[in-house]
Amino acid sequence: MSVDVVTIFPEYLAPLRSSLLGKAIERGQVRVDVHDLRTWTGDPHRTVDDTPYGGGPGMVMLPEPWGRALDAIAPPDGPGQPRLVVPSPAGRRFSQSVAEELAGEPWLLFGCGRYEGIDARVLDYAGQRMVVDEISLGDYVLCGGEVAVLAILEAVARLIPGVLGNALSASEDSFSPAVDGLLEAPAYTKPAVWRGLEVPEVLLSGHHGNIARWRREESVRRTRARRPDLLGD
Ligand code: JEK
Repeated sequence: MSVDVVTIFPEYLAPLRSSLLGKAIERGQVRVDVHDLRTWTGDPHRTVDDTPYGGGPGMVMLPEPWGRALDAIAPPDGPGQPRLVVPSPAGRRFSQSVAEELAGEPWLLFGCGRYEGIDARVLDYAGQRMVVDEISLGDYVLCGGEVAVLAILEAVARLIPGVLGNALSASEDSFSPAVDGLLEAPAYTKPAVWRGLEVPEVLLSGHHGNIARWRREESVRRTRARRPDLLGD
């Protein structure tokens, strides 16, 4: 998979090079290029924003630097086009199924907005030749798209075959709680007693039937307490 990210804060994307995705990059499974939007400004101040038409608070990102960035990274007459992913509080909600969709793409181009967002014509322009996907992480307001790109790419990277050490782990997600219906039961490891706190005895029993039943009950209990929406109540 190829990934390009356009941002005015390239250093913010440094974590992409560590951890899971970093190893995938080292192994050549993923290519990631982070581009500074200011590369494509045309004035000495390298301006990327201006006041909104129609009034209102804050600033809006100018279309011209974005147009030049898109044309440079994905030439209009190029052999293929990326899917353009633009984090936005007004996007469709990100989820595991969206991550699965994105993981199947050969080329993703992320556009990180700042201020109040990007001039809407940039997405119309891009939509003339690429699939454009406005995505929201959730119903809260971030200061820009960078954190969303980190979250989206981490969710996507672990779905790429060969990126996770254990090839089964990601596919097991679809049969597992938190993704498909219920929250997961709590997990424990050694020691069996830690600072006076005990691991639930059933987990030490070796009785797989009882363990499975206990985990299901804990899942339902947690889901009812924390995410009743998942139970449909
Ligand atoms: C991309 C700029 C900041 C701040 C105005 C007025 C109510 C806000 C944009 N889940 C997510 N939350 N926020 C983002 C996100 C935020 C961004 C950008 C993504 C680019 N900002 C900003 C205020 C406003 N709005 C009406 C909502 C707009 C995001 C994701 N993904």
